[in-house]
Amino acid sequence: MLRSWLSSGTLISEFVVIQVRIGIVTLFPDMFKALTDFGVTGRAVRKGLLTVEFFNPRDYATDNYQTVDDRPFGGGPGMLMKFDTLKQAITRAVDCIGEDARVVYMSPQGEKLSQTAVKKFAGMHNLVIIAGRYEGIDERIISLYVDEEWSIGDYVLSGGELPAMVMIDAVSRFIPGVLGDMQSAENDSFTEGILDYPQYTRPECADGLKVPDVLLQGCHEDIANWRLKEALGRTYVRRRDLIKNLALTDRQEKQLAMYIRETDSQKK
Ligand code: 58G
Repeated sequence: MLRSWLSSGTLISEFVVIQVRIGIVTLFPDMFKALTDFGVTGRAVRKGLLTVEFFNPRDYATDNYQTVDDRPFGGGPGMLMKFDTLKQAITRAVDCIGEDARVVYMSPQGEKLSQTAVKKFAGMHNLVIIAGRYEGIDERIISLYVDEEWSIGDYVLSGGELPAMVMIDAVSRFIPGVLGDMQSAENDSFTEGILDYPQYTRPECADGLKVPDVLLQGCHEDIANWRLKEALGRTYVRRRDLIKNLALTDRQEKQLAMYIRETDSQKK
């Protein structure tokens, strides 16, 4: 995003518009209204920054019953997505979204999604995401057509649609223009590898609990130090695994040490 001042003094913005195009292979495209019609992601779609196109295996069914499921070889309970209708939907999606599109399958067997991984996906401007149903998909679809298998966490859901929406929501926050000018996913504490600091809004006193004084006094340096101390402190208490993977700056070390000293003295 570039900005320049005209001699008249008018601030104009020359946006380098980045468009992210996502093809979604799903039996339930209407579920994605939750993503495309509401909030920050809805606005991104309306502004044309994010485009989502649907590819429904049902549209490639040829029999009278419009079959999109099939039985697993070897037996056992449950069904799999039917090979051919899924294959047709994926290949049509890649045709439309671009041959350079990364094809992603959401599954509990995938690599765990992280803010670092999300940021990498935001850098690829063409994605095809497969949202599976039933008990999953034929392994040969994965070896032949899928580039990456990703998971949103260690639990099983009845469909890949919610995981696909989670992925797209997280990715869209990194598209320039999706968040407000002052806001950005780059500024999110999680992008820096730590948890957020506590936040407060009106009233100053709610149910007998006061907003911390430092936030009311208006000294920006004190506020910044307090927020850093609280963010590092709760990361240390709740997610020591995150702290261990960070190289803390001198300022961060100092604020974390102060948090630990203060909480130790409160224990006494
Ligand atoms: C067992 C059952 C394995 C992603 C169903 C695979 C997708 C969780 C996640 C499936 C998902 C996740 C069919 C339904 C994948 C297929 C899909 N569940 N943790 N379920 O990201």
